[in-house]
Amino acid sequence: MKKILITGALGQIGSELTMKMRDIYGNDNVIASSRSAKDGSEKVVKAGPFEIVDVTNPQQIADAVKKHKIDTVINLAAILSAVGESKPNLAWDVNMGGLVNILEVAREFNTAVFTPSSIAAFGPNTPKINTPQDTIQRPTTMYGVTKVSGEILCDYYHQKFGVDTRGVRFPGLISYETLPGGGTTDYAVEIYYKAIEEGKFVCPLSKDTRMDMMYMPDALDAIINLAEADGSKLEHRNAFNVTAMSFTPEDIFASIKKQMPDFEMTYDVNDTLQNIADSWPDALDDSAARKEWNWNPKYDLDAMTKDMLEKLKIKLGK
Ligand code: VAH
Repeated sequence: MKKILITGALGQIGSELTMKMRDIYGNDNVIASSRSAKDGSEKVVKAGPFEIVDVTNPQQIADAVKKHKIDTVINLAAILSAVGESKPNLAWDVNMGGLVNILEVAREFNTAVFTPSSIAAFGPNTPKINTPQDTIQRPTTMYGVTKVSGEILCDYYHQKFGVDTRGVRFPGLISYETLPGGGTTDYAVEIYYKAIEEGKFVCPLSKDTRMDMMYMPDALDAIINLAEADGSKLEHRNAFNVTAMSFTPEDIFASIKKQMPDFEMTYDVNDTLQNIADSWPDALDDSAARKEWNWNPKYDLDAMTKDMLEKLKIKLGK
C-alpha cells in the first residue's frame, strides 16, 4: 500500500486507523474521507489530506481516487446493526450501494479494496460455538444481510474482474477515542464511560449474552496486516473470522470491578438489541486468519479493561 483512501474516516474505526496509517505510510499518503467534516474531528480532518466522499456518490469516490492516485481503498463507511434495523433502506444504500460504487471505481482504476464484514453476517442457525470460517450464513438483520452480500460481492469482483478485495468479519470493537455509531455491541464501550463518570451502568443486554469482541489496537493491526499480506497465500479473502475474546456483560462487569471495586451494574434489557445479539455467534473459530496471514491479537479482557480505564480517565479528566 502506498496511497490509501479511507472512507468513513471519522467513525469509530476510521478515526484511529487514519492516524495509525499516517504514522506508518506518511501523512500525505493517507487520505481521510467522510460524507461531511463533522465537528470535533480536528485530529483527522486538519492533520492530513481530507476529502468529502459520500460512498453513495460514485463521482466523489472516483474524483478522490484520481486526484490522489489511490492504490488502496479502505471502505469503512457503514450503517451499523441497531441503526440499520430502524433505517433498513439507508443501511442497504450505504453498505451495499456504497460498496458497489467502491468496487466499480476499483475495477476502473485498479485499486485494492478492504471492506470489513462482521459477525453479524451469521444468523440464528449458524453454529454458535467455534463458528467455522465456512458455514451457513442466514442473518436476520439488514446490517447482516448487507455484510454477507458484501462478502459475496467482493469475492465476485475478485474472481470476475481481478479486483484485489480483502476483508475480515469483525466482532464488537471497543475503543476510547471515538464512540461507536449505533451498534448492538456499543454497550461494551458505554460501560467503561459510565464506570468512570457515574460508578454504575444499566446494561441493555441480558447477563449471559455472549459475543465476540476485540480491542481497537488489535482491529487496526488486523486491517493493516491483511491488507499487506501476500495475496497469493490467501485461500479466503473477504470474510476472515477474527476475534480476540468472547465475553458476557457479567464478564466485563467483573473485569472492571477488579479495577473499580465499587462499580455497580443493573439490567434493563432492550428487546431490539437483545434479538440482534441473540442471532449472532458466541465465539468464532479464527484459525483460518491465523494460518493464512498470522492473525494474533494482543489484548484479552483484563488487559483491555486496564488500558481503557487508564485512557478514559485521562480523556474524561477524572
Ligand atoms: C454492531 N459494532 O454492533 C457493530 C458490529 C459485531 C457488531 O458489527 O453493529
